[in-house]
Amino acid sequence: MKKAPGEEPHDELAVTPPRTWAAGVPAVAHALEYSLEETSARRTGTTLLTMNQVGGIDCPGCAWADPAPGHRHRNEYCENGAKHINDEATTRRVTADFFRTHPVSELARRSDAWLNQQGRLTEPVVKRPGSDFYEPISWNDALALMAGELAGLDTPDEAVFYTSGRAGNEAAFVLQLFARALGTNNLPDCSNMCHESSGFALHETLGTGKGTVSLHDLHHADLIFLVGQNPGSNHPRQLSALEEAKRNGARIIAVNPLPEAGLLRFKNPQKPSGVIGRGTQIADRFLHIRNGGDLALFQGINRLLLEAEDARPGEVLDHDFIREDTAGFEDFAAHVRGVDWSRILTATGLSRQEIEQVRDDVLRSRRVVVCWAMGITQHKHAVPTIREFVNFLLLRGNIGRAGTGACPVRGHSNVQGDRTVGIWEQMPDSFLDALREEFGFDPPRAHGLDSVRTIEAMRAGRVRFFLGLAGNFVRAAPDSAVTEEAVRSCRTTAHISTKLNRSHTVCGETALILPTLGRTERDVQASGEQFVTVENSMSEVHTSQGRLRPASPLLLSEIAILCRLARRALGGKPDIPWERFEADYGVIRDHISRIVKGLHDYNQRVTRPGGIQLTNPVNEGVYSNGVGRALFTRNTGEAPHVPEGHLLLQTLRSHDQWNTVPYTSDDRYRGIHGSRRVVLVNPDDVAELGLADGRGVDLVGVWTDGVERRAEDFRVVPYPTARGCAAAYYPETNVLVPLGSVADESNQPTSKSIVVRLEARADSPPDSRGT
Ligand SMILES: Nc1nc2c(c(=O)[nH]1)N[C@H]1C(S)=C(S)[C@@H](COP(=O)(O)OP(=O)(O)OC[C@H]3O[C@@H](n4cnc5c(=O)[nH]c(N)nc54)[C@H](O)[C@@H]3O)O[C@H]1N2
Ligand SMILES: Nc1nc2c(c(=O)[nH]1)N[C@H]1C(S)=C(S)[C@@H](COP(=O)(O)OP(=O)(O)OC[C@H]3O[C@@H](n4cnc5c(=O)[nH]c(N)nc54)[C@H](O)[C@@H]3O)O[C@H]1N2
Ligand SMILES: [Mo]
Repeated sequence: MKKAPGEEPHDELAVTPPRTWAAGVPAVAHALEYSLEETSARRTGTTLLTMNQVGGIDCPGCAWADPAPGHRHRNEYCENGAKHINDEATTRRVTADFFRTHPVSELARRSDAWLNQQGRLTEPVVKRPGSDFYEPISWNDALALMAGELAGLDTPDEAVFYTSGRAGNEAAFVLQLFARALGTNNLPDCSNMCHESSGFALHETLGTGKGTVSLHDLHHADLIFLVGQNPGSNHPRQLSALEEAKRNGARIIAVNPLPEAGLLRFKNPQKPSGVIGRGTQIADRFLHIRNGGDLALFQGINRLLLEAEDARPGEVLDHDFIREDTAGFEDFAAHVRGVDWSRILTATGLSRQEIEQVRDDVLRSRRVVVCWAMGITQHKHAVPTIREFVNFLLLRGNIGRAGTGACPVRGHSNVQGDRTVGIWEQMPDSFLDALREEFGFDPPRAHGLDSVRTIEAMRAGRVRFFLGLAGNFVRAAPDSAVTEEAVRSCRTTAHISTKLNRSHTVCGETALILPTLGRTERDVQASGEQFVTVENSMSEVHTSQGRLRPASPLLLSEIAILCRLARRALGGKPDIPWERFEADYGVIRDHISRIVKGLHDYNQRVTRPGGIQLTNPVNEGVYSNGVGRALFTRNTGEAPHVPEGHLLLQTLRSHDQWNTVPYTSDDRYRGIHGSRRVVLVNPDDVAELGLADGRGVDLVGVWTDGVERRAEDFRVVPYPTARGCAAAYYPETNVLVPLGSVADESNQPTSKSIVVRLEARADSPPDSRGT
């Protein structure tokens, strides 16, 4: 469904039955078709064959871990990884000519897919106040302009520095160092909208923000929960790990309002047996849960486990572990015993028998892992839900032992590493103290703005300067109309980007696009060729080094841009060797090695095959949560009230998009072709709401502030989602997510939990598709 660069996609919607298996041969064929269209076969080969190999490029797709060196496939990538790589390696170019013929006001009306398809950005451009056009600007002038704007702020807190998880450790470290040397902790990142809830829940209960599971643990677990994640589309290489676990005898329980293809069956394209035959069945049990029902589900399971212990004292719970390693058990147990079954059954939409079957699976298993992603973190009660997962794991000592643990499955390839090296508006004093020791300046201590608070501060006129390191803040953020107005109120917005996106077209009075090298490209600096380093979901830190010629001779690396800006803006105070950083990224790593525990001897260790495995203290029985023990917690959380005639909408990814960037209008596994403006609704709800297959509707958000939020012109697609629930794609539906609708504690937007009603459109016949 690819369009020539000049055209907008305008295919007709076609719907086929959802697929029941993922990642077979058509998947690989599809990726190659895409890559050959985007770039030359030679470039494709160079990039793909080094992807996720020792010394090669880290896939910019997801953060899933690589198998140990020596155990990797020759083609250690998935269909989607191939698409992402080739989206970057495209031979199409956005030049100064392009900006001369396309005013910003026109670009702002273009679709996300169209903007992305224009190709790689090639030279720095500026939009000056009052102008409707981007025009070329030299790097020197661009940096001077930004330094001047920063100098003109009343306080450094009027500046905000956003990071997306594509950025490598070195660029991220340099960015936070610059921001803090300038005097602000305003370091929002995509993680604020992604796994922030996981970080809060795990920190409080276990004293770590990170997962405790390695690939080895997954391979050797007896029972694996996949809760609120869609591995077939978003972490396809996880399916190989699950296949191996199954070969070793694991059972898998999938919990999801949608029967996602990748949860049902997997055909491994890397193996001849994957090409033919039925492939591996993934889920042994599928729980068709209602959106937001997971806290209730795990409370139900926990209650049943406590009751099983009552029936067979000493046989169910791990009493030694609970006594030695945990606190708060009695309080938790008293609370969970009182959780009402009727509430559990209503919230989950499951039967008691289904939950009892899960209990039986658990009782048969010695080693249990819980994996989760956005289906859990993007709810109002996300933090209590994840704390309840921890309760569940602690009950039978499924933390800190081989084959067990908590596995928040990260999204962006380096979102976890960015946090490790200081991208967080709330970094602890220990990190700030270490920065002070290393660089001799006092970093600010007051917490900075996260993503949601950045938008609120913009609206209040308290942010005048915004710099984005990768990403697409305007589209990733909730409440699109509100966010757009907020961003437009800034004096200056600047983005370090590889490709054109909405954040370049919805911008401040002065706007800069600072084009940069992508991961696939050679990065040569004064000391020679450089590599960067990244950390995956399983805390392995390794190198990533591109091989392709840069898309344009005018590109600078992210690190070069940031170091030059820091030099200009700070005028040598504090005394930080920005020039040396730019010349040799190893110098940056040397500093990091003295600041971040676990990254000592960074340069020496990271280049070894397999890189550095950061140890999770939890796996050594150390809980740095202030209590010194793993915490049981008592959790409450109301699922949102969905009034009669309304549905609970989740906003999610299609198979053919990368976050805010749709590649095509297709979602092959779900059987949606030619249009992304669809809303998936249970057939019984379609009938009950008096709608019909294909009916044109507006999605109208209902929220306590009384503001009407409307996403127009969607088609109803009857789909086997849980009753009362609906699903539609992000970012087209971000307009419906209220800025104030956030998860308790973590302040993460509730993108999987929006109350909507579907309003039939007058321009759409009631039986649009003849049903
Ligand atoms: N191809 C591709 N890969 C990607 C990305 C991409 O855009 N494209 N994005 C990357 C990023 S940044 C991230 S964070 C990850 C995201 O990976 P996922 O979390 O898998 O992404 P989503 O599409 O948001 O899907 C959420 C899943 O949770 C389910 N779900 C929704 N609500 C609930 C609920 O209340 N309970 C339960 N149990 N399930 C629920 C949905 O049905 C869906 O299957 O993927 C990463 N990988
Ligand atoms: N409604 C709703 N909203 C959501 C979500 C949801 O599920 N529903 N998911 C949330 C999640 S999990 C996330 S992680 C965020 C994602 O938010 P972001 O990370 O901000 O968004 P991306 O779409 O990943 O950013 C894409 C842009 O990154 C730039 N880019 C790509 N590669 C590089 C590179 O190597 N270097 C540089 N400098 N730039 C590069 C390109 O210009 C591209 O246009 O969105 C969040 N928003
Ligand atoms: Mo994410």
